[in-house]
Amino acid sequence: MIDLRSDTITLPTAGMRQAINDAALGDDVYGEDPTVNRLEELAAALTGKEAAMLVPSGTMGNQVSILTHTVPGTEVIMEADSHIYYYEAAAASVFAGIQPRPLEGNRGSIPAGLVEWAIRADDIHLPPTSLICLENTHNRAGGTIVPLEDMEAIAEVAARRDLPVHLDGARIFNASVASGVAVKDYCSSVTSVQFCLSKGLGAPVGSIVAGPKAFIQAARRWRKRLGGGMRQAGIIAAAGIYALENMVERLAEDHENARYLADGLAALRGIDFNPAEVDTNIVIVKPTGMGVQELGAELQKRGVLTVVIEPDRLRFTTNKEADRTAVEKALQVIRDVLR
Ligand code: TLP
Repeated sequence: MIDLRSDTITLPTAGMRQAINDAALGDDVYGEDPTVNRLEELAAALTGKEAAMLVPSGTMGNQVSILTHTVPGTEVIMEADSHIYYYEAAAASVFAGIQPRPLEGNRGSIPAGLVEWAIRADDIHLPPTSLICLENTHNRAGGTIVPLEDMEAIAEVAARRDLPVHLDGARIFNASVASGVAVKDYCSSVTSVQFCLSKGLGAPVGSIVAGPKAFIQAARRWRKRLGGGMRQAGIIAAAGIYALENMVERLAEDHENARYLADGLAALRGIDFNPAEVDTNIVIVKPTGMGVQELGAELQKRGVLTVVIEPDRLRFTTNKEADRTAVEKALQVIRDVLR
């Protein structure tokens, strides 16, 4: 099987397994796991934030952040196709009791003017706006990079209106490697950030939330409430440190493979997409000659796994488990099916 469903399917390398094996451990609920503490310091430095906290997943990272920034009955601005809006099972409504305010972006980027327009006036009929959420890279837009200038324009609006900004940076390292903009620079325009260790970086579990010291302190209570306080979590953190120290530059290979796949797909009839829109490791296409479910099922039958992006698109995500030869084979299978 050539698995192009996601970059979440990546497995720890031998070096990463060794790091897990060698990790010094303690009880992190007491703040006594030296490896977790080292990861959190490293993550704070990389994001340029005062403090950071390890959480089990990207979803928990986003939710803990929303819970910390907001109170029930307020409104949170987010992109209409964002992971927080689309793929977190309405968690922000269930747990934080917020009302999402979805705004349509352009390749995942919400125009700053639209954000400003959506911020609520002080009126007893209206839910007060409490937070702005961004996503970079943007998953459902096709792994697109939200330009730093767009984030800075929103930061300017947020500062003027006294609102915090949270970045779902699940794949912010992909954005950084592809654009050459430092992760720290992307993060300087937001109050808090969540990034994933368990996607292209290859760690088995874990995400980081980073932000101001007081924010992370409050977020630790929310993590505990949600059951995310882990004990000898250095087992996980060791893989995270290894990922940040050894696996970041490798993301460029995923991007090259996605570019190769995109150019190959663009030459095919029966598929509608613009390969110039592929920025990182995600390629989303719309089949025209065939139903998307049917195409996904046929590719699976021939050994290529993809994800159907409802309602009508197919997603390929390059990852370190599928090398260039595997991607070449996948492209050949797609050609055969669409012929
Ligand atoms: N995305 C997964 C699925 O949930 C769709 C994937 O395969 O891409 N933010 C973004 C932008 C994400 O893409 C994801 C995972 C998350 C947050 C959540 O991370 P986890 O899966 O660790 O909860």
